[in-house]
Amino acid sequence: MRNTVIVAAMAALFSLPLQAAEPAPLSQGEVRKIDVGAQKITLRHGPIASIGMPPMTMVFEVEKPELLEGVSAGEKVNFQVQQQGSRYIVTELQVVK
Ligand SMILES: [Cu+2]
Repeated sequence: MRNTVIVAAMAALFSLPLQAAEPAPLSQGEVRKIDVGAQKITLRHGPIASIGMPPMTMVFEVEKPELLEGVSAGEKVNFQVQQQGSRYIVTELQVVK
C-alpha cells in the first residue's frame, strides 16, 4: 500500500503513466514439458526482469488450463509470469510462430 502511494506520487510528479497500468514485457522461453492435469508447464526460460530471475529451466504453474491449449513441448513461447510467495504462475502464454 505504501509503495503504491509512493509510485503514484512519483508518477504524478513526473507526469508519467502509472507503471501498474502497463503489463510487464513478455519473457521468452522454450517448452520442455506440459502437464495439463496438474496445470503445470516446464520452461527453459531467458531472464525474467519483472521478478528478477536469471535464465534457467523450471516448472511453472499456469493460471488456467486453457493457457496450455495448442502448446507443445519444443515450441518457443512468450509468456508472462507472476510471483506469489514461492509460487510462479504463468498468466499469459503465446506460441511464437
Ligand atoms: Cu526460473
